[in-house]
Amino acid sequence: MVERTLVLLKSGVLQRRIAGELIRRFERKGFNIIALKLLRMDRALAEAHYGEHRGKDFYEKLLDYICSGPVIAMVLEGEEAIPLVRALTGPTEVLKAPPGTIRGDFAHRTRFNVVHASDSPAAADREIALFFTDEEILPWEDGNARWF
Ligand code: 3AN
Repeated sequence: MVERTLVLLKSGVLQRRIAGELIRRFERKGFNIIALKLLRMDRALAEAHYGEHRGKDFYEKLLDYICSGPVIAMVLEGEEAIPLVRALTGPTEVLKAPPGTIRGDFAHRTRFNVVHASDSPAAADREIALFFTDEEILPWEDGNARWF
């Protein structure tokens, strides 16, 4: 089933100059980028995005981190995009994230784990609407550019 998912390249990705490398991994897997923007998340957006973690010991630091610099937000579209993008990002805990996954290759602390990806269709719908208006989402077809 074709799905849409929200990906955030979190604070620090720009400073580390790895945004292109991370986007490349999603493109290489075959997903369509159908929305993309650079933004600085404010506290209200961060709380809306991470509301499920309110009250946890890492919550305030998580908000500080995600608001500490610009992030890249994207909507990716493709077959089974939600679980497949999560497979590319790797598990939340860095000790469990295998080499070859984004977190396995680029994150060494769970708190600063580089990337966010929606974990269910309901989360994807909710998160996409937090970051993008309908007009900012631009699905496209491959047409003649498909070489395989
Ligand atoms: P995921 O991002 O894999 O969906 P969540 O939703 O459980 O994981 O956690 C959201 C974010 O909260 C993580 N990406 C990470 O930045 C932070 N986080 C989660 N668990 C911990 C933890 N045990 N210690 C510190 N930060 C955490």
